[in-house]
Amino acid sequence: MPAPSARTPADALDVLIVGAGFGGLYGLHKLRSLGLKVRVLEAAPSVGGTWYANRYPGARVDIQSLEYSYSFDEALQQEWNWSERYAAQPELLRYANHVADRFDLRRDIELDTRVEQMHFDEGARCWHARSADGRAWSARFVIMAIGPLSSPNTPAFEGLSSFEGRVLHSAAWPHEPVDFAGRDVAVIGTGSSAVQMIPIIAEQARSLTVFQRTPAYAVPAHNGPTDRERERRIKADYAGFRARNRKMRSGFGSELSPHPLPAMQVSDAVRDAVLEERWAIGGFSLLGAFTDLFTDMRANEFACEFVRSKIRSIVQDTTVAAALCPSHPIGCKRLCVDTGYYATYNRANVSLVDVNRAPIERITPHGVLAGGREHAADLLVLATGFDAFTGPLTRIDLRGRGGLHIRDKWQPGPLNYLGLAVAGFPNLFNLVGAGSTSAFTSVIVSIEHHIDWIADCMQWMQERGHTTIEPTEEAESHYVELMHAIAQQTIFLSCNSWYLGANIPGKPRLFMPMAGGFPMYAERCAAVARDGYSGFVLH
Ligand code: NA7
Repeated sequence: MPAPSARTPADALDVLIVGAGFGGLYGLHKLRSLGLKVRVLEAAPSVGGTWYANRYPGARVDIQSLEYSYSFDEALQQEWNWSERYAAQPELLRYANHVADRFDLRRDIELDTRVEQMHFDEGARCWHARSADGRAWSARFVIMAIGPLSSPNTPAFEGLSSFEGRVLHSAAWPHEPVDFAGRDVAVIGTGSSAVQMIPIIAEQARSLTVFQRTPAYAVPAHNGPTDRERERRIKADYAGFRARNRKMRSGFGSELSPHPLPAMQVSDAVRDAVLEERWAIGGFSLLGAFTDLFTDMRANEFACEFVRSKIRSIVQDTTVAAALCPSHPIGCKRLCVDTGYYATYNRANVSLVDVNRAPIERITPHGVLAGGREHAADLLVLATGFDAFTGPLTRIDLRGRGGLHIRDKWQPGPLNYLGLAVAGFPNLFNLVGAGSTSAFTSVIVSIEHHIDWIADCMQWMQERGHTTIEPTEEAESHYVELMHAIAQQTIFLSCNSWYLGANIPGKPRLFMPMAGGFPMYAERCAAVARDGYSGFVLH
């Protein structure tokens, strides 16, 4: 462990981790196993992070569970048996709890502890944290493991407080079951959360009105019980399977290779056959069908039109089908993985309001007024997403050297180096945030990568007697330029997405994740470490 400065408080922790989701849990396990004094602070009353907060009906992971799971412990990955191809939220939460128990993590986790303040003390070269209830901690290193999608976005709809029914947000769902029977439900939003909940709510509610700003591309999950033969095959060489996945741009999906030729170089018949095959497999496999879908708009348009034709074949009312057909490039916003989403619009109790044609004017006591018409509702669901990447950090009073607030530092956009560190914020690491490739990977692959990299860095510092590490502003701006240059070669800048902050009014429109693919990103991080942490200043 790096040497403490003479003025570091004697009771300071080695590492303070904020968040007990999958990132915080693995971080605690890994760093504690190196002999470090680690403490995790978690705002919720439970471990599990995203899978504790997002418990709306139908909430489930959109990457197959055999690939959306920890790889760090062979016994864990052998003994845990997922019940479904795509685990639902309760099972994911059980898994997080199992990991916390199995590795005896709870004794170093403080639940119900929301960190409100985190200040760097330049004299003592350590961080001081304070919780909402006034408790305090000091630590030489901080890992922010609070997730890129943990700050819910509640748009400022006029009249929202006048609504006499119940208002729910997908990311802050109540713990007791919500009874939709006999209710008139309005759902605002058609992202992944809405796409998962809409078919289930529609089956129970008297009426369901969906307010859509941007239509979603949704590909069937074909969810079902775990294929035990596939599970046996994977578990026979789980380490090899994980290693092959880490060679994929997305960190998962190695069982399927893209077609050997780009979409632009094959006949219409071949293209359709390949896309049809991927539709039958389901999920993100569609986006891996050809190598040029993310880089060539014409190739991408073939896949768009393929999904639009599916929408038109599923949805009986041609006007509704047309309204459900997206016009932006597929994959530019996160693809939704669904179960019966489009078919739900064939139900007599479901209606769709396109807010581009009929803008939401205000929420009334008894519904939603849009385009001059009041749509009755006694339950309003805001499936309106998150202030992604920056929101979770900027809502904390997080100050680095010279009292610099992260909000001010990031006013022009989330400057960072490797997605892991920020100039002016020594010894603070950020997990799966802006600059990381995590949003395009199975996030646990990114979490394990980041934590392993941070652990190696701390050991390296210890061996050389360093107390602080911090990127230079130059390294940071080169890295951000690289991120933008890579994004410019893709389709990602051609729509409004949370990757760009475009869902939050007033947020700078900047592409925040690293789109270069996991292998390229991991190699870059490894090269920085091999070069003695080039781009960082060490003291
Ligand atoms: P998303 O994907 O950000 O979806 C939020 C939805 O809410 C999306 O359709 C938005 O439309 C819509 N929205 C947001 N603000 C408004 C306003 N003011 N008026 C109307 N509609 C609005 O969040 P999710 O929770 O569904 O999914 C987040 C991630 O979780 C997902 O990508 C997976 O990784 C898991 P927009 O598209 O911005 O026009």
